[in-house]
Amino acid sequence: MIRTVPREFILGAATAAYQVEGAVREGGRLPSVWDRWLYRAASTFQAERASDSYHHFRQDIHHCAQQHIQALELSFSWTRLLDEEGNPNPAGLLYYDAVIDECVTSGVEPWVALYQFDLPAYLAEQGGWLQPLTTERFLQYAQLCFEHFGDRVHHWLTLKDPVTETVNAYVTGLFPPGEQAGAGKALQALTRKLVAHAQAVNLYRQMGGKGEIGLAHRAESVYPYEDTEADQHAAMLDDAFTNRFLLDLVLTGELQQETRQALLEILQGKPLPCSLTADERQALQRAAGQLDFLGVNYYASHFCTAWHGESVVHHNGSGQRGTTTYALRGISRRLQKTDVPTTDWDWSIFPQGLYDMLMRIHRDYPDKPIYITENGLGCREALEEGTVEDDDRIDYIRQHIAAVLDAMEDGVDVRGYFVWSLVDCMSWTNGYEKRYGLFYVDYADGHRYPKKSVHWYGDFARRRLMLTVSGGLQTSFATQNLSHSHSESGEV
Ligand code: BGP
Repeated sequence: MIRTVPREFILGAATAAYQVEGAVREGGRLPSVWDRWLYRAASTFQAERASDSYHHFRQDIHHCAQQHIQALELSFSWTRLLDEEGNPNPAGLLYYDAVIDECVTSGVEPWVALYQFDLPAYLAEQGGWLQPLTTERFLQYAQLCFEHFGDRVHHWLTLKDPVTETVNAYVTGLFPPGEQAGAGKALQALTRKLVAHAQAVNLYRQMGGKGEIGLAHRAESVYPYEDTEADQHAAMLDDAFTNRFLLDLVLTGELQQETRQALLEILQGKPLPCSLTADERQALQRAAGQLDFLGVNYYASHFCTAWHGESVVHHNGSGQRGTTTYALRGISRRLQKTDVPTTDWDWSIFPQGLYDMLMRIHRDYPDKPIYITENGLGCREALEEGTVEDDDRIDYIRQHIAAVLDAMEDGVDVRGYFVWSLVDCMSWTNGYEKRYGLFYVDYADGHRYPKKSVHWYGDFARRRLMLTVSGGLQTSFATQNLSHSHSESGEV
């Protein structure tokens, strides 16, 4: 079946500062919490060079323009732009001026996220997002960015993936500060981040910002593993913790009663650690009204069963299939479904979950335009004769875009899609073996090689049509195992 996307639907690609830039000591950049974290003994990789985009950005932007990729979603590195006292760093401003100007002159729309996990180390040392100082500094930083780049940047994301960041920081311990303190501390930190988000949205409006501003949430569907009451309840708890808490606050400005109940159950009767002042409550509500769009990052969905034992998290960071354990006491245990394909990193490949998530946001929340701000497939890959035949990635992208088009036909206002990622880059907990790029990066010299997927995606962006394996999402999913399949359809 041939599917078409409207002309005005944006087709872009995404990156994030710390994952691609490298040059961590250049241009007056101060360390972020991730520099400290990756330099501890246990870490097997660093971001010293990463994809070396700091020196290759012109080429990357030129590649976007060449391949009809209309928009580049990137994040700014906070510690390149402001010093510890809150003074702007001229070298950092010059660097991002060059990046943004290159986008503008190449006809590639820059989408800028203010924050994607790289908290300044000096703020992390003072308690990070749990302390009001971080919010104060974040607003100062947001103001600088809106003032300085606002004439050329018309799409802003305040935060990307705050739930992923917070749960990994305080529940699984996989992100700095590496704590396994539990849901309470995570909710506390997440509340502070969402207040900072809301204040930044309101600030942008107050400053007369004429562009669009939103937040990107990694919105992954959560299903009962089996159709039992216990599994349904576990999925409901998991969903309240990983989706509804954020969606309620960002899209309505307050927690719904059902969400509150579920969180109280997770906290086993302890009060919700999310106290807000009257001003903060008002800021959240005002921001919900003023938000221009919701960004949805989607990779995988989860199948849950009840779990009352101790929390056990075994992270598969090496691509050894089947080695993941993810069980959080009083919330859920996530299990693999044997009929759902997975990547080597145990991430389910389930485009239906994206469709379901989009429909659910549409059904449960006030309508806002949605952009798919990240979606992509992480694989081990080798360069052969100057390219990578990444048919699995093409299938993955194709099936997920088909899911988006299905949701649009069913009434959801989706306005764009960004592939994660433009170039291979550092993966926060997996290092460099897990590659996502449309371009292969040789990490030894920073050289970029176009993969087959970038030609496919570029052609799709130009012609605005693609062939899907079948018309219906469910059928196409059920009839093939994506992680082993190859595209037979020819390249449309
Ligand atoms: C998202 C992050 C991205 C990216 C992606 C893939 O949540 O926003 O920064 O890393 O996940 O995840 P990973 O690198 O863990 O495979």
